[in-house]
Amino acid sequence: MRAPARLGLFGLVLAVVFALAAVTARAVVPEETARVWAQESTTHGGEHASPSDDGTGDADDEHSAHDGAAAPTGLSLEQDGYRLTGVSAPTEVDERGRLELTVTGPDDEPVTDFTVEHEEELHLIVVRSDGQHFRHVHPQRAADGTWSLPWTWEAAGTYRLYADTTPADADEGVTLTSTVDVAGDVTPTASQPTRTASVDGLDVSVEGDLVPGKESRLTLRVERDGEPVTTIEPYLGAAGHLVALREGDLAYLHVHPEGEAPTAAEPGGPEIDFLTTAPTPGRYLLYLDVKVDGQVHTAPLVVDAEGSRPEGSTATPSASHGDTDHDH
Ligand SMILES: [Cu+2]
Repeated sequence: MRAPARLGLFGLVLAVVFALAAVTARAVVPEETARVWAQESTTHGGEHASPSDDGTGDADDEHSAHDGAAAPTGLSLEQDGYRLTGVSAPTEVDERGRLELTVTGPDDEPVTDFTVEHEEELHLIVVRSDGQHFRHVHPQRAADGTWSLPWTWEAAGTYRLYADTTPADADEGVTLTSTVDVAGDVTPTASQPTRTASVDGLDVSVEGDLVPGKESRLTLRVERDGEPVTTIEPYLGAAGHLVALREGDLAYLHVHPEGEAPTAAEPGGPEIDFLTTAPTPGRYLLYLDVKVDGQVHTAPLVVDAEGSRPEGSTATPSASHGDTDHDH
């Protein structure tokens, strides 16, 4: 075949491929479905809607948003027009510095007015991408909207930051995320299902299952020396604070404490209930913050959502999945 003819044939083949692609795209994603998807992505609780819904299930979506079944967040540095900007931190292990960030609003100006949720304007979660080195801290906000706190990394790796906050003008809370790289050698740790964890002399266990797409209750139980701990103090306005991340993309789940918050006069324990929805089957990294004897302790646990776990392998205690830290 002479060159011009070959080129001509090549062009023809390309044209056919593009035409096929256009036809296929239309056939695979009917406009109606695309419209429903677009709507889902803008409504919380969208994971309950299916492409067969008519897309007008507003009442259902409203309900979902309130029963804790909201779609996972913490996957983007932007949500509802709010953005995480100006993230800076030390870049080396053991280097003393500050962790800084700013939340900017839809007008691109730093937000300086926030609603207090769980006793704080902004909850900052920092965790390495393998689920290790979890920290839950509360930075200080300067008048110009810059949040910061003293910071030192204990280990190298890529970290995810989550700013869980409610700008005063926002309809609801946002969870904005960013990555930060810390130079050095990394030895990642593979997670294992972990339903018990020992931290600072406390033994924490989790009962209950995560059910994909369905709200479920997790009961965390705190013991010490084989005795139930009944002196759990209020922390962030509740008996405990639970962070749940989906392994793989580290999506941030919304978790709601259930039941009365303890008071100084009436401490809680040994059990704390939480409601959450695992959006998909898979593995979830849980971190319970609980306050006992004036100290906040963090217990890391790992629970698989039904669908990825063989029967009978639920209670396999293993080494806890990592060092945790508390800078409260
Ligand atoms: Cu917090």
